[in-house]
Amino acid sequence: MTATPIAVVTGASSGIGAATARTLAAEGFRVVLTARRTDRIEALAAELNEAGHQATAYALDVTDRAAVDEFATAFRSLAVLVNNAGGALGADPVATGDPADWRQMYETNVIGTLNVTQALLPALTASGDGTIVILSSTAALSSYEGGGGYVAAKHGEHVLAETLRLEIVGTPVRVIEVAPGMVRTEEFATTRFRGDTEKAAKVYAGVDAPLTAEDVADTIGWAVTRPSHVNIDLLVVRPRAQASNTKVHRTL
Ligand code: 8X3
Repeated sequence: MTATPIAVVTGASSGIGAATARTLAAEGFRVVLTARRTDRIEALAAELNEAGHQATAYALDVTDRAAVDEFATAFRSLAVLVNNAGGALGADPVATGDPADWRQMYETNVIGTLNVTQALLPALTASGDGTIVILSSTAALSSYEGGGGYVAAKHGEHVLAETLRLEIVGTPVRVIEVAPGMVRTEEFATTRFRGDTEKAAKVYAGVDAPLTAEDVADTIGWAVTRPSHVNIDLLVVRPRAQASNTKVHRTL
C-alpha cells in the first residue's frame, strides 16, 4: 500500500490557506496545517478529520528559522508544499511608507517562503515527485500606487520562484507560482489597513464578484494535480471585473 501523499500549507488559519487545505484534503492529501494561530488550525484540522479526511495542525511562525527547521524534521518525504503565509501592511506611497512595514512584509512573504522551502526541499526531492506552490500576487508582476513594500516583497517571491525553478531543474520537484489579483477574504485588506474595516471595504466597493479564497484554492488544486511532468510555471487569476492591478470596473 502506498502512503497517503502529504501536503503542507502555511498560513492555513484563514483565507486562501484554509481554503487550500480543504481543497487538498478533498483531493486525497494528508494535509498539515501551519500558522501562528493554533486554535484556528486545530479547529480546521478537527473539522477535516471529522469529515473523513486526514489533517494535522502544527503551530509555526515561518519567520522563525529554528522552528521551521524543527518542523521539517518530521518529514522524510513530502508531496506538496504550499507557501501561502504572507500579507500586506499599509498602502502608503514610497515617499512616506514606514520602513518597519517594508521590513516585516519582506520577512513574512519572502524570508518566510525561503525558510520553509529550504527546510522542506530535501523531503520534497526524496518523494520523487514534489510540488512547491508559491502564492505570490498580481502585485508580484507589476506595480501600483500605494503598493509600496507589498509590491516589492511580492516581486521578491516571484524572483524566488523563477530562480528556484532554474536551479532545481532536473530534480523531481516542480515550482508553481499562483498570482491572484483581487481576492476578497476576511482578513487581507483589514490587516493591510490595520483593522480599519471602512478602508478595507473600499478595496472591494462596487466590484461585481471579487475572487473568493475558494476560487484561488480551486486553481491551486488544479495546478498541483496535473500530471507530474506538467509544470504550471505561473498562473495569474483575477476576477472578471479586474483587467489590471489598477483597472477595476466598479458600479458605484
Ligand atoms: C493582493 C492583490 O491588488 O491587493 O495580492 O496587491 S493587491
